Amino acid sequence: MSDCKTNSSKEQDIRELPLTWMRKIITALFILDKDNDGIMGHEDLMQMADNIIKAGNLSGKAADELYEIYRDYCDSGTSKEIVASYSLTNQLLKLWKYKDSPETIDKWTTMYSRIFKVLCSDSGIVTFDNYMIFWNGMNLDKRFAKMQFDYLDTNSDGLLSQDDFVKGILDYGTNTDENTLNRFYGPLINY
Ligand SMILES: [Ca+2]
Ligand SMILES: [Ca+2]
Repeated sequence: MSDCKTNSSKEQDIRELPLTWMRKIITALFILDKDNDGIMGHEDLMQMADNIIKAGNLSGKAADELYEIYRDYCDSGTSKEIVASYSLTNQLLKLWKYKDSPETIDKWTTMYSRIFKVLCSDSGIVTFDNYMIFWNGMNLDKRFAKMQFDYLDTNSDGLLSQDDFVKGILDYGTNTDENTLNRFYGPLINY
């Protein structure tokens, strides 16, 4: 009665992942993969810190904080594991596996709260101009910046609160709704 099943599906097949969620994540990974080796790695994220600093002409404490934010993200736990992936598929599957874990949510919340504070110079409010520091730092298409800003601005007062910004990235990373309009990292790549 022995039924020898092959053990081929140890890792989940990416074709089983929700398409829009996968497109969102591939879009983000593509934007963040600055050296084009197919993976969002430690060096890429440090480059991102650098790009935001340049986009915002930041210096001193704000610049140091940005390097530290991205360094902290790479340094420990689930996010360290995600950054240390060996292929895009591997990175995608890790993000799928960890996206709802309290540790990941906590990491993303902390990371983007800190980025928000840099963008608003601790004023508590991000204007569209402040927001463009992030958008330009990511080198995203300027034509889509206002659309995403308005999407994040839940009370439509033309300003973003920390909550708006952080909820935006958490929704982007975890929401599997096929019709989501969240474009945190710009227009979705076709996949
Ligand atoms: Ca890379
Ligand atoms: Ca608002």
